[in-house]
Amino acid sequence: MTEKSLFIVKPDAVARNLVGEVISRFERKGFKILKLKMFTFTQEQAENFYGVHKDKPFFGELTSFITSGPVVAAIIEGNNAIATTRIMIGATKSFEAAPGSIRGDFGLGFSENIIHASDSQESFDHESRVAFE
Ligand code: FUP
Repeated sequence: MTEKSLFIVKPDAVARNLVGEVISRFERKGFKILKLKMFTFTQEQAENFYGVHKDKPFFGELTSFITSGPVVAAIIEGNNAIATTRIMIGATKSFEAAPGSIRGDFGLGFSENIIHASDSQESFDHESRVAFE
């Protein structure tokens, strides 16, 4: 089923010049890039984007990291986009993510974990509104 998803190349990956590598994986997989945007999250935007985590102990660390430098947001489209993108990015803890996944191939961090991707239709709707507002 054709659907849309959103991913964000996080500040650690932008700083390491991995933007092209990450986007290229989605293109090679067969997804169509519908929107691309480079920007730096404001504090308010970050708190809104990660609103589901606002009561978690790591919320401060999360928002300070995501606002620490430019990111690249993309909306992509293709078969089963939300679930397939989650498989492609790998486990949240990069140091445990399977080799072959984006986090598994490029990261060792936990909050610094290269990429964010929507995990449901609801999160896609919310996150794409915040990132492309
Ligand atoms: P994911 O959907 O894989 O990005 O993971 P989560 O939604 O569970 O977490 C959102 C972000 O918070 C992750 F990218 C990593 C970060 N995080 C921490 O820094 N510490 C934690 O204890 C849990 C998550």
